[in-house]
Amino acid sequence: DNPEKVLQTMQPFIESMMHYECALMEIETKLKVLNTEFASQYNRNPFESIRCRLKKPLSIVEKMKRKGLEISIENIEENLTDIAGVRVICSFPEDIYTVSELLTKQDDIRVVCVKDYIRNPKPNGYRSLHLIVEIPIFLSNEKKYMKVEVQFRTIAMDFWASLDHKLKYKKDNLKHPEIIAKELKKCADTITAMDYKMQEIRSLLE
Ligand code: 0O2
Repeated sequence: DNPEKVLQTMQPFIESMMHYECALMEIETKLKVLNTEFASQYNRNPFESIRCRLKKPLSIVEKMKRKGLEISIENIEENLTDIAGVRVICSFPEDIYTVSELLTKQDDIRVVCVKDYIRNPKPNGYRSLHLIVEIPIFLSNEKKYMKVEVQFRTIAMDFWASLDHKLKYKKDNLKHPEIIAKELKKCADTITAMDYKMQEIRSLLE
């Protein structure tokens, strides 16, 4: 338990987290560039806000255990795709596809996986477009591809997901979680209808 030795064994993990942080910066900049260009060319913003987050070390360890994987940097980088997460909140559903296509067609980005929970919502009503991409970061002596999960949602989908997230955590302490889940599913349907109605109105205004 020599503190220096402990730090030394933690060093590769700290370094890997730093690489994920750099990857987040790269993605965030790419998205902000698109937003700035859109704002100047078309006088509108394709997205409302971006939120970036790094998964907490404890959640990383818990997820590795859940997956039954041995904990090593190589295993973590290979198997966990959501250590670096970016949430892009758009006003309208069609902007989600515009921005995600503009991002994924950039020639330094590799698309690993696409899960379209907008065209194929989850049974509980969850809707979002999830991309797993790899983006290169340029370090002093290497070019390294890092995985980033990018979730695209409308403001309404995000509003819904944050309440649904609470339900996930509080489920065990609720008397009738199934009633709440049913109500939430109804809200998801209302929100979907509203998202597309608002989009229709926007196209009439343009
Ligand atoms: P948190 O707390 O947001 O980080 P994976 O679990 O990532 O290996 P999975 O489940 O196939 O594989 O990934 P998926 O379906 O792409 O979902 C990953 C993330 O999407 C979740 O991360 C949530 O952020 C979000 N998500 C997916 N389904 C739901 C849902 O039904 N409701 C809400 N509110 N969010 C959802 P985490 O790690 O589960 O949670």
